[in-house]
Amino acid sequence: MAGSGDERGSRDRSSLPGVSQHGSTDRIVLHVDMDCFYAACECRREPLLEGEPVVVGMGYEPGTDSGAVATASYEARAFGIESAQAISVALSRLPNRERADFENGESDLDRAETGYYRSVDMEYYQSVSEDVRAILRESADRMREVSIDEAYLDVTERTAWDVVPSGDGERTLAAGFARHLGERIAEEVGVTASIGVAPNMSAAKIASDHDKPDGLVVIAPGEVRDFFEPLSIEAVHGVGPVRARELGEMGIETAGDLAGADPGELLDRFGERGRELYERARGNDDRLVRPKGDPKSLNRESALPEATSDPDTCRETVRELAREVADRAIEEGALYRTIGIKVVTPPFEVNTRARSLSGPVQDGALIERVGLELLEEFDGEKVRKLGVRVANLEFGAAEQSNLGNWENASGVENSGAGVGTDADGADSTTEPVSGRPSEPAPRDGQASLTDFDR
Ligand code: TTP
Ligand code: MG
Repeated sequence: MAGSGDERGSRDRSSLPGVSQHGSTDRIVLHVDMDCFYAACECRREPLLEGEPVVVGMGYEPGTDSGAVATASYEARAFGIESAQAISVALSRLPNRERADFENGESDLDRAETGYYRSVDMEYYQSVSEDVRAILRESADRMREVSIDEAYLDVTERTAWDVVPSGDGERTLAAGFARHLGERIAEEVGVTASIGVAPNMSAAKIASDHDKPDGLVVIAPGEVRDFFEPLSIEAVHGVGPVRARELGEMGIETAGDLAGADPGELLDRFGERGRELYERARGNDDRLVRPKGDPKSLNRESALPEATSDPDTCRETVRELAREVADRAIEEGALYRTIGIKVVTPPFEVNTRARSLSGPVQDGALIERVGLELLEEFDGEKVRKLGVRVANLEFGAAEQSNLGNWENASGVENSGAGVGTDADGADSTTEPVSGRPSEPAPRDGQASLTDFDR
């Protein structure tokens, strides 16, 4: 969606669907956490367990009292069963229904106060998790999988913070989107999730924890701090029991206390982490939702409606893809040292060409120019698919990218010159950008990209 339409449109977010009628450009982040996940998987496999107290034990042998509780259904939690508890303790609170002989009336236990015990079956839980992830992947532009039952989704481009009437009241479009996602998971996979919706990751995490199980909690932009205010300090993402105690000693009991604390004091006591927690409690968290580990490259591809050798179509496609890749790099805070293209010619021959820069840059005009130059080699050839890619990425140094105004550069003069001015460690083995549109890159002279997605 981004990058389509007019030249400057891709950064003009007011025309995108992620923008509310109030002009909010806040991101929309979902945190999805499955409810009592292992126990829910057991219920899915054995519908007889649905609605019953179910305990899943790690290192548990059926019929014994060995092992520890991995998780328990909410019905079992009502008996005081919790994760990491010894199975022997769990059994004393909730006897094993399958060990008591209710059929022959020989048990003096109350059947309603007994439960089912199962051992961990990771392979099965992984397969259920994979079914859930497939739905999540379809529903988000970007996703970070945190654990077998937990993920963050960036859905800014899929929905909006707009408020719409709903029943007697009103809700945001984002809330409807999240509700639909939860329903899909329940219907298609047969397990339930709690979903938090917020303008950033840590707020979304707090929201999903807030109303478990089968919860949907929305914290709209501008409401984050009020929502946090009364919450216990441990609700703040990143505060565990130890830090909660230390903060308690400083008189900080709630997230509101933390938000109102002296940041200097937090910095002195806990270092950078202290400042980070302070910012989170204030609702500030600009971490992007991205897959674990930094991406190795960023690319965009587009299949042409039909194979063509028309140079205008190919060049326009490369320009558009270059703009999309450039925007993505800005979003990710990524600098790049390599710019490449992929050209698929019929029937399915995949050609990749790339050029190395003398230093890391963040420069959309340069992506476009290099992309078009690399494309020249394929003049006259039929093309069915095109891709543009940047690689050799560096993160967290976007401020270094201010290497002159390439948008206004007139070809040769700026090519290579200035690139890498601030870049320490610029790789001397890489070639400078030629920047000469009239001089196509030799077919065998460039690094071939092997990790372009097909
Ligand atoms: P959680 O999401 O922490 O717990 P949960 O999904 O069982 O329950 P909730 O509804 O509160 O989200 O962990 C996911 C799974 O990880 C859980 O089903 C079992 C496993 N797990 C352990 O094996 N040991 C543990 O101590 C915890 C906390 C979880
Ligand atoms: Mg869970």
